[in-house]
Amino acid sequence: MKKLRGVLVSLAITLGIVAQASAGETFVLGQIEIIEPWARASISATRPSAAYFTIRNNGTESDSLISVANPNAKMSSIHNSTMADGAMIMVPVDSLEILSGQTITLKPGGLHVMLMKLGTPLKEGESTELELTFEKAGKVTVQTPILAPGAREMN
Ligand SMILES: [Cu+2]
Repeated sequence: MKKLRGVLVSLAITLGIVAQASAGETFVLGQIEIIEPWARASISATRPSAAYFTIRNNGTESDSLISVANPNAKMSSIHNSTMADGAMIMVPVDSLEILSGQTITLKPGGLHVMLMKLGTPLKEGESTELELTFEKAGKVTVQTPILAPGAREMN
Protein backbone atom coordinates (compact mmCIF):
# COMPACT_ATOMS: atom_id res chain seq x y z
CA MET A 1 0.00 0.00 0.00
CA LYS A 2 2.76 2.38 0.97
CA LYS A 3 4.61 1.51 -2.20
CA LEU A 4 1.51 2.12 -4.35
CA ARG A 5 1.06 5.52 -2.75
CA GLY A 6 4.65 6.36 -3.58
CA VAL A 7 4.07 5.38 -7.22
CA LEU A 8 0.92 7.50 -7.38
CA VAL A 9 2.71 10.49 -5.90
CA SER A 10 5.55 10.25 -8.40
CA LEU A 11 3.04 9.75 -11.23
CA ALA A 12 1.19 12.89 -10.13
CA ILE A 13 4.45 14.82 -10.04
CA THR A 14 5.34 13.58 -13.53
CA LEU A 15 1.91 14.56 -14.88
CA GLY A 16 2.22 17.93 -13.16
CA ILE A 17 5.49 18.64 -14.92
CA VAL A 18 4.05 17.59 -18.28
CA ALA A 19 0.99 19.82 -17.80
CA GLN A 20 3.19 22.75 -16.88
CA ALA A 21 5.46 22.28 -19.89
CA SER A 22 2.59 22.09 -22.38
CA ALA A 23 0.39 24.81 -20.92
CA GLY A 24 0.92 28.14 -22.60
CA GLU A 25 1.81 31.34 -20.91
CA THR A 26 0.06 34.69 -20.98
CA PHE A 27 2.09 37.87 -21.33
CA VAL A 28 0.59 41.21 -20.33
CA LEU A 29 1.54 44.51 -21.94
CA GLY A 30 -0.68 47.25 -20.56
CA GLN A 31 -4.20 46.45 -21.80
CA ILE A 32 -2.93 43.85 -24.27
CA GLU A 33 -2.59 40.16 -23.47
CA ILE A 34 -0.53 37.75 -25.58
CA ILE A 35 -1.81 34.26 -24.84
CA GLU A 36 -0.02 30.95 -25.49
CA PRO A 37 2.53 31.89 -28.14
CA TRP A 38 4.06 28.93 -29.98
CA ALA A 39 6.09 28.34 -33.10
CA ARG A 40 6.42 25.44 -35.49
CA ALA A 41 9.76 23.68 -35.77
CA SER A 42 11.52 24.14 -39.13
CA ILE A 43 11.49 21.31 -41.64
CA SER A 44 14.88 22.59 -42.81
CA ALA A 45 16.99 25.70 -42.23
CA THR A 46 16.10 27.07 -45.67
CA ARG A 47 12.32 26.73 -45.31
CA PRO A 48 10.26 29.40 -43.57
CA SER A 49 8.37 28.62 -40.37
CA ALA A 50 5.50 30.25 -38.53
CA ALA A 51 4.43 31.38 -35.08
CA TYR A 52 0.99 31.78 -33.54
CA PHE A 53 -0.68 33.28 -30.46
CA THR A 54 -3.89 34.88 -29.27
CA ILE A 55 -4.14 38.63 -28.69
CA ARG A 56 -6.75 40.10 -26.38
CA ASN A 57 -7.38 43.82 -26.06
CA ASN A 58 -8.77 44.63 -22.59
CA GLY A 59 -8.53 48.37 -23.17
CA THR A 60 -11.16 50.92 -24.13
CA GLU A 61 -9.35 51.85 -27.34
CA SER A 62 -8.27 49.79 -30.32
CA ASP A 63 -4.58 49.01 -30.78
CA SER A 64 -2.62 47.53 -33.66
CA LEU A 65 0.17 44.99 -33.93
CA ILE A 66 2.54 46.82 -36.28
CA SER A 67 5.75 44.80 -36.17
CA VAL A 68 7.00 41.28 -35.40
CA ALA A 69 10.57 40.06 -35.01
CA ASN A 70 12.32 36.81 -34.10
CA PRO A 71 16.04 36.33 -33.39
CA ASN A 72 16.19 33.21 -35.62
CA ALA A 73 14.61 34.89 -38.63
CA LYS A 74 16.15 37.69 -40.67
CA MET A 75 12.67 38.56 -41.90
CA SER A 76 9.32 38.25 -40.13
CA SER A 77 5.91 39.52 -41.06
CA ILE A 78 2.24 39.04 -40.28
CA HIS A 79 0.44 37.03 -42.95
CA ASN A 80 -3.12 35.98 -43.51
CA SER A 81 -3.98 32.80 -45.38
CA THR A 82 -6.90 33.16 -47.70
CA MET A 83 -8.51 31.33 -50.61
CA ALA A 84 -8.12 32.85 -54.08
CA ASP A 85 -9.30 31.02 -57.20
CA GLY A 86 -9.46 27.75 -55.27
CA ALA A 87 -5.90 28.01 -53.98
CA MET A 88 -4.61 29.00 -50.57
CA ILE A 89 -2.48 32.13 -50.77
CA MET A 90 -0.77 34.22 -48.12
CA VAL A 91 -1.26 37.95 -47.96
CA PRO A 92 1.01 40.22 -45.88
CA VAL A 93 -0.78 42.25 -43.19
CA ASP A 94 1.01 45.54 -42.45
CA SER A 95 -0.97 46.32 -39.34
CA LEU A 96 -3.29 44.02 -37.42
CA GLU A 97 -5.95 46.02 -35.60
CA ILE A 98 -7.42 44.62 -32.38
CA LEU A 99 -10.55 46.50 -31.37
CA SER A 100 -11.43 47.26 -27.75
CA GLY A 101 -12.62 44.01 -26.16
CA GLN A 102 -11.64 41.94 -29.19
CA THR A 103 -9.71 38.66 -29.16
CA ILE A 104 -7.84 37.58 -32.30
CA THR A 105 -6.25 34.15 -32.62
CA LEU A 106 -3.39 33.50 -35.02
CA LYS A 107 -3.53 29.84 -36.03
CA PRO A 108 -2.54 27.45 -38.83
CA GLY A 109 -4.62 28.14 -41.94
CA GLY A 110 -5.34 31.72 -40.87
CA LEU A 111 -3.41 34.65 -39.49
CA HIS A 112 0.19 33.82 -38.63
CA VAL A 113 3.64 35.30 -38.12
CA MET A 114 5.79 34.14 -41.03
CA LEU A 115 9.38 33.55 -40.01
CA MET A 116 11.54 33.85 -43.11
CA LYS A 117 15.26 33.60 -43.87
CA LEU A 118 15.96 31.54 -40.77
CA GLY A 119 19.62 31.73 -39.80
CA THR A 120 19.17 28.97 -37.24
CA PRO A 121 16.44 26.37 -37.67
CA LEU A 122 13.72 26.24 -35.01
CA LYS A 123 14.18 22.98 -33.08
CA GLU A 124 11.23 21.13 -31.58
CA GLY A 125 11.31 21.15 -27.78
CA GLU A 126 13.38 24.32 -27.60
CA SER A 127 12.03 27.80 -27.33
CA THR A 128 12.51 31.07 -29.16
CA GLU A 129 11.36 34.64 -28.68
CA LEU A 130 8.93 36.87 -30.50
CA GLU A 131 9.23 40.61 -30.23
CA LEU A 132 5.84 42.19 -30.83
CA THR A 133 5.34 45.92 -31.27
CA PHE A 134 1.94 47.54 -30.80
CA GLU A 135 1.12 51.04 -31.96
CA LYS A 136 -0.04 52.20 -28.51
CA ALA A 137 0.99 49.54 -25.96
CA GLY A 138 4.60 49.42 -27.20
CA LYS A 139 6.94 46.47 -27.36
CA VAL A 140 6.90 43.08 -25.63
CA THR A 141 9.14 40.03 -25.96
CA VAL A 142 7.36 36.72 -25.42
CA GLN A 143 8.99 33.35 -24.77
CA THR A 144 7.74 31.02 -27.48
CA PRO A 145 7.92 27.21 -27.21
CA ILE A 146 8.72 25.36 -30.43
CA LEU A 147 6.32 22.52 -31.24
CA ALA A 148 6.45 19.78 -33.92
CA PRO A 149 6.54 20.88 -37.60
CA GLY A 150 2.97 19.56 -38.10
CA ALA A 151 1.51 20.96 -34.87
CA ARG A 152 -1.96 22.50 -35.27
CA GLU A 153 -2.33 24.07 -31.86
CA MET A 154 -0.84 24.47 -28.41
CA ASN A 155 -1.36 21.46 -26.02
CU1 LIG B 1 2.86 33.06 -44.35
